[in-house]
Amino acid sequence: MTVDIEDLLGKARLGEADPASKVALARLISLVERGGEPARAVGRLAYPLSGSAYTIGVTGAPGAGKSTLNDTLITQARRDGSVAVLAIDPTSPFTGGAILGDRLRMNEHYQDSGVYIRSMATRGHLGGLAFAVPETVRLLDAAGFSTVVIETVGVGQVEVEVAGAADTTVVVVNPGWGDAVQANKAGLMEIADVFAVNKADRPGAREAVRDLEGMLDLAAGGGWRPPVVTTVASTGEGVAELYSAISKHRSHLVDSGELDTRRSHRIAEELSRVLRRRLEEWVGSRWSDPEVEQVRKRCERREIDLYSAADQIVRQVLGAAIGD
Ligand SMILES: Nc1nc2c(ncn2[C@@H]2O[C@H](COP(=O)(O)OP(=O)(O)O)[C@@H](O)[C@H]2O)c(=O)[nH]1
Ligand SMILES: [Mg+2]
Repeated sequence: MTVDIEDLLGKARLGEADPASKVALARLISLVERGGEPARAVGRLAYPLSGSAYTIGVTGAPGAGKSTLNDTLITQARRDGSVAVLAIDPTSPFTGGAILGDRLRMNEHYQDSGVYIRSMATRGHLGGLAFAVPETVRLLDAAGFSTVVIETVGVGQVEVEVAGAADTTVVVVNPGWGDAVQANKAGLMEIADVFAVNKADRPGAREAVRDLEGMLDLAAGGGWRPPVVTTVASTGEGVAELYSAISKHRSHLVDSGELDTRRSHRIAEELSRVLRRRLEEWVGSRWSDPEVEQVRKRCERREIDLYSAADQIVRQVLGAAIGD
């Protein structure tokens, strides 16, 4: 079975002009999710076409209201162009209760050809998530979406990393003693550019804001101080303010030149990850080659130590053959 990836990407890039573009996009994302050579082929083609989308990470504890918030955030971001949402949330994907509770708006987005919503299963993905998410985000970027929102649960190193790799990262917390402290522990304070205290219709919102501001006072250096916005995602209250805080952060990044720096760092990090993965695969596939085995055997017989053996493999074998 051969899939014409170039053809699919061409269709996906038709965007709002062609409703079938979403079908092509969905197929490409499935290829990326499955990994391997087809995923790399998608990545090769999408890369030069990417670089114009603005990415927003939305993270926080399960049930914090991220999906509900994103539903309204879409409407806000829609004024600045087309919007794609990638929900990586095993506990409550975008198709969960939040959306079903508001069928009307969901329908509104569903019929809007400028909005694309996709949830990505994390189960069985393990290390693949760190590869599949940025690759999918680039694909959505290449497909022409102006804004790409990435929703992840703020637990687990990879999820936090993925959300933190966006241009603007929104950390969602809820009222209640300790939530801000938990966010701190999970490493969310460092990645936050904007805080949303969601479920502000519940008691303790003011205290949560105060806790966060207190922590920000302690952390305060120069530069950008993350604003704290209160929201009630279920009614949409405060979401316009949240989007305006995101837009302000974006302007700050652009004006200070930090956007380019951040993006360069991100690409360098990803290149390093891709390279390490490539080397790992290479080692795996060549482990039984006669030259490698020879060094291995010598090492097992203690004729050569581990470090010299590794150096020798790198120099003689890897050095000569990594290109193929
Ligand atoms: N009272 C209240 N409930 C909310 C609010 N935002 C979301 N919820 C509810 O919280 C639950 C979890 O929301 P969801 O968006 O799925 O959370 P996620 O796991 O962070 O994506 C749902 O039942 C929402 O209806 C809010 O501002 N106030
Ligand atoms: Mg969710």
